Amino acid sequence: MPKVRPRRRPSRTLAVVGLGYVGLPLACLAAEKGWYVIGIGRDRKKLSQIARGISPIKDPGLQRWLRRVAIETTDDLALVQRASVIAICVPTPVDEHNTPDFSAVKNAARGIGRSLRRGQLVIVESTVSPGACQEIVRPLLERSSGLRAGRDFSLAHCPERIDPGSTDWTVRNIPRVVGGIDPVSLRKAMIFYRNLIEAPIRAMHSIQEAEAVKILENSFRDVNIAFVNEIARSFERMGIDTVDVIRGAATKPFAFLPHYPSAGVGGHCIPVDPYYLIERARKGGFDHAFLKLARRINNSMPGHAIERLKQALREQRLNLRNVTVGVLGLAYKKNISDTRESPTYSLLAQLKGLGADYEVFDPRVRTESTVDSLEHLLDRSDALVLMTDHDEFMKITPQLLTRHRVKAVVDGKNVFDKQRMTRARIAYRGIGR
Ligand code: SAJ
Repeated sequence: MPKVRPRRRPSRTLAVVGLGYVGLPLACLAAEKGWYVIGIGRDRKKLSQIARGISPIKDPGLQRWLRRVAIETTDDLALVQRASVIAICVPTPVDEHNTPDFSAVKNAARGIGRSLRRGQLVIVESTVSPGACQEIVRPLLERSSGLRAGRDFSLAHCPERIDPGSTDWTVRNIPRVVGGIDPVSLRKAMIFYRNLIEAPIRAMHSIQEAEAVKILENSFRDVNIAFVNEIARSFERMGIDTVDVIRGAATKPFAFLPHYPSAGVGGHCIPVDPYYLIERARKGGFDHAFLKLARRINNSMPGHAIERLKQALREQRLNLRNVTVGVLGLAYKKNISDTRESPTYSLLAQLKGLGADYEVFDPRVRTESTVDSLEHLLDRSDALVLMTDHDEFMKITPQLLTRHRVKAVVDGKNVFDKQRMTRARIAYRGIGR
């Protein structure tokens, strides 16, 4: 199929700053819809791959898309001057103290400002705390351009909602919300997204509200996961299967949304976004005790998985100092290769601190695996901790484990058959069951 090569027309030129999980899908969709797209990034190797139609992100959908559309790539932020719309899609992580790190957004805003022209629309897609566009991005754009937001250029926020690995929900069909610093910015951004996205676009009353939507929806998910993780630790002591109970509760057709306990919460969104709200609210004198408690609970789950491992080993008259632990999965969720904020890192650090020998294998993250196959990991392991429920691991059966003399299993995603494991005399512990 011939590549879609839109003609370069300033009125339909989009500059995407940041070509990762958020920026690259947006760039592809815009190119498909006839925009001339300038993709701006820092990693020249990745820029060259994209220019050649190769996706640096292991995502089959993205790879197919890039074969069909043409995107001009560059590491020169000055090229934003050619665009009518500029989308900031850079990472907004937290540092080792869980403090929001705006450095990528600040650098992008300064760099864009130096080449900003009158009449352009700047859209922030990166997840930021309520107030950040007005308090951080706008001043940097104005200072480095000498222009005034609202009068000379427009500024809006449309928080990204990418669900990595999902083929059902993509940048094309996920509904979005948009906020602007003024009615003109809002209107221009609404027109832009209505031209791209095949789903409802909701206009928020302010840019702060648009920022708050994303933080709220992901904090909602984090506290709900923390809730079932606390329930799981309580029900373990009562011999109640938490997963069965949640499935029972989910038969209620209204007012219940199931979440499931696990050995940890990872990803670039859920374990990160609440800290953006916690920090911004703290500056305003408000303490998000509940959000902080939920973060503490979820961050404690890798350690809880180790407690479950110790219990399983004791059942086999073993202990952490005389076994090799096989850890399955480095990616933060199944069937993707993304390891950002993966709870496996915390588990491995704690195992190391306890003097335990371990091997780790993830078929999608081979560069960080210590063995080259599941077979090799099983050969070397006396006990297993499953951290990521990749499809590749679903072939693990009690018979396979017995063959490899694996005596204990911690099922960090509650995906194995507990009864079958127990019947095979394998010490089994789930999370909450
Ligand atoms: N997790 C649990 N229990 C659950 C659900 C998730 O322990 O019931 C864990 C996962 O194992 C993972 C982490 O939480 O380690 C995050 O899981 P996730 O399914 O939320 O995956 P993400 O981080 O890719 O979340 C994305 C988010 N999208 C954006 O922020 C734009 C999130 O808002 C979506 O709700 C989520 O996809 C989704 O629904 O799939």
